Amino acid sequence: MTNDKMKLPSDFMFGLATASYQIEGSTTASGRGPSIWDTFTHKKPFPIADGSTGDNATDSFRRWKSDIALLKSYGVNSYRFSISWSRIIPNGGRNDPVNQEGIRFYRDFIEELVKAGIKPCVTLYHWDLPHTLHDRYGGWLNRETVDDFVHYAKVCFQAVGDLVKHWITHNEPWIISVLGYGYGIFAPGRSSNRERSAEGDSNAEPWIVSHNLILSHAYAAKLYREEFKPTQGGSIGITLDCVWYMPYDGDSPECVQAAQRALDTRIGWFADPIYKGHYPSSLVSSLGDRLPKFTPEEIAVVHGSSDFFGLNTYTSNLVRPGGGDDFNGKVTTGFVRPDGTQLGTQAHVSWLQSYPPGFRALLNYLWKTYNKPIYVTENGFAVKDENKLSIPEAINDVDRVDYYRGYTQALLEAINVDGVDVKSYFAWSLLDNFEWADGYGVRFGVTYVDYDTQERFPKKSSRFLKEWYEEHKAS
Ligand code: GBH
Repeated sequence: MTNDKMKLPSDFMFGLATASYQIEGSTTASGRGPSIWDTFTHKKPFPIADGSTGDNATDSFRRWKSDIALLKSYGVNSYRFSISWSRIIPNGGRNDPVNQEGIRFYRDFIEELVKAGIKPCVTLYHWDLPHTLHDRYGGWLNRETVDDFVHYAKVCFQAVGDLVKHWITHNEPWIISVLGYGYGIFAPGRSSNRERSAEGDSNAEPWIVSHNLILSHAYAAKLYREEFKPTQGGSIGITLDCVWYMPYDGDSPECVQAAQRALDTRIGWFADPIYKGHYPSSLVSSLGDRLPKFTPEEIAVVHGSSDFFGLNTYTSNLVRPGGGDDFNGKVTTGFVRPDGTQLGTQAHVSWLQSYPPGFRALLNYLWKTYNKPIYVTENGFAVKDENKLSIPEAINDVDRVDYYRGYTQALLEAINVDGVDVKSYFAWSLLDNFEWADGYGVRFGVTYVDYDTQERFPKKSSRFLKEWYEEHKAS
C-alpha cells in the first residue's frame, strides 16, 4: 500500500504527552503537598545526575495558558498529561482534606483545553505519590494505599469527569516498582531489596508494590464503571511500558524463549492479570512465594479491568538467555546484532536506539496477545548531545525527525496493512522537561526549553508531526 493511501481512523487521537512532576514546578503553590519526588530529589548526595529537582521544571503550573496555545499551534486534537495527587489531596489519604485550589487549577486547565478543541487524556498517577503516604505506611508497599488511590481517583472523576473521556490509572508500573523499589534510582529510592531478593525473600518489595498497583488500578476502574461511566461515558485503562524483545540470533530456541521470558516479565507481569486473569506462568514458577497471590474476589476485579491497552514504547532489544535479574526474566539485552551492526540510531540515553520495525512488531504482538484496542500514550527520542548545542542548532533536530518518520510510518502500516486496532498516538514530549534521574540534560521535547528564561522554541520535529497528522488524518 502506498504511503498516501494510508489513513488514520476517524476517531484517532493524535497529540503530545507530559507528566505533572516533569513540567509543573510551583511545588509549594496553592496548597500542594510534597510528593516522593520532591523529597527524593532534595536528598543529599543528590540522586539526580545534574543535582536538579522539579522545583521549577518548565514552570507549566504558571505558564499553562501559553502551553495550551503551543499545543494548538501544533495542530493536535488531544493532549495527555497527569494530575498531581499532592495538589488534589496534599496528604494523600482517603480521610485527608481535599484541596479546592488544586481542583480549580486542573478544572480551569481542562476547560481551556476543551475550548481549544483538544481532548484531554488524563493520567492519575505518573509516579508522584504524596509523601505523607510513604511516611504513614510505606506508600505502595501497603495495601492501605490502594484505598487511598481509589478515593483520589473518585475525587478526580467527580471534579473533571464531565470533560475527561479518557482516563489512565497508572503510568508504567514496572518502572515504579523496579526503579523505585528494586534499584532505587527513582523515588522513593529503595534498593535494599535488591540484595535480599536474590534468594527467595518473600518480602521482596517490587513484587508487592506491583501487586498493589494492579489492585489500585482495578478498584479505581471498577468504581469508575459503576459510579461514573453510566453518566460520563468515558473509558479507563492502564499504561504499560514495553520494549520489543527479539531473539538475538533470530531463531534459536534458547533466544526465542529468553525473548518471551523478557516480554512476560516486562509486560505480562501486569498485562496477564489484567487482560487474562492470572500472572504469567514463567513468573509464577521463577518467583514462587515472592509473587503475591490475588484472592478470588480480587482477581475477578482485576481481570478485564482495562478498557484498552495503554502503550508507552521507545525502543527494541536483542535478547540472549543468562545474566540480568528477576526483573527482566534473567536475560541479557542489547542493540548489537551477531554481525556487529547496531539496530538503529543511538539516542542521548544509553537505553534507546531507533528501530521502527520493532514498533510495528510490538503493536502486532500486543493486539494478538491481549486483543484490546491500543492507545499509544508515549513514543519519542532524545537527540544525542542536544543539551550541548546552541538553540538554533538544537531546534534542527534531524535525528528526532527521522525517528518520528520511521515510527509514524510503522504505526500506519500496523493499522492499515496489519489491521491492528490503534486508537491514539501521543509523542513524548510537548516540552523538554525534568527527565527524572537524568535531570535536565536529557531532552525529549519537540519544543526546546531555555531553562534560563523558560522560553519555548519549536523544534523541526514539531513541524514534522503536525504535517504528518495533517496528511494522514481521516478526511
Ligand atoms: C517514559 O518512561 C516516562 O513515562 C516518561 O516520564 C519519561 O520522561 C520518558 O519515558 C522518557 O524516558 O537506564 O536504568 O536508567 C519510559 C521508560 C524509564 C525507560 C526510565 C528508561 C531508565 C532506565 N523509561 N528508564 S536506566
